[in-house]
Amino acid sequence: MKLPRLYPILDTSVLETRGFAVLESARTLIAAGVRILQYRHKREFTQDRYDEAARIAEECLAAGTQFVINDRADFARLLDAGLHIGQEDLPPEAARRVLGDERLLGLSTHTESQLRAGRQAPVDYLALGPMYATISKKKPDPVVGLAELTRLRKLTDKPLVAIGGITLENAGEVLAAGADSVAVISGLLPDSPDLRVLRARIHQWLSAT
Ligand code: 3NM
Repeated sequence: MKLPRLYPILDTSVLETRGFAVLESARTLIAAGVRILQYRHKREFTQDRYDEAARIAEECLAAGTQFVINDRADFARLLDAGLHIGQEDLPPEAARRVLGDERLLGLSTHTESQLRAGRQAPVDYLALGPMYATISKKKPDPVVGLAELTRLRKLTDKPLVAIGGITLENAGEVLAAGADSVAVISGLLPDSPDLRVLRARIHQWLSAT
């Protein structure tokens, strides 16, 4: 699969803190035309959260949008979704065994050595970040920055997703620096929790990327 240039992430905490309902936001993004959508839930994965993810998975399937679950290989497999793992989740080989060969698997990296190791991993894409300072991650790694992105980009043929502090204003320079795709959490959201404004903003994102 060729990665879409915009890779939106629905982070349940960020959405809810900013007054957005998760399922409605997912529907808005899917209807606006995003081609990939990640569900990121860092707290306890309750039955309600599983049901919520399952609803979003169904809507993604109907729209032809690639659905991705963060961290949890078991839920990704159950929902027939892709999976995104970090450095502290299951090792990529184990995640691949749970997921099977056909499903999309991505791995977060934050340093040159992690990116180098990721080249050999059985993953479909590598993420690199944070590009800029971010408030959406609890303990972010040091900022990587654009110059490093351009340098590290040359180390791998795998698609590279840039993440961390990406906004409508800086997304263009991140793509120009060599990212295949930009992953975004807070930059997707307008200041007021209004789904119509969110939809308009996603259209802006799609045309900016
Ligand atoms: N991973 P925002 S930065 C989930 O560096 C995540 O790998 C990062 O959120 C990494 O778009 C990050 O709001 C947070 O900055 C991205």
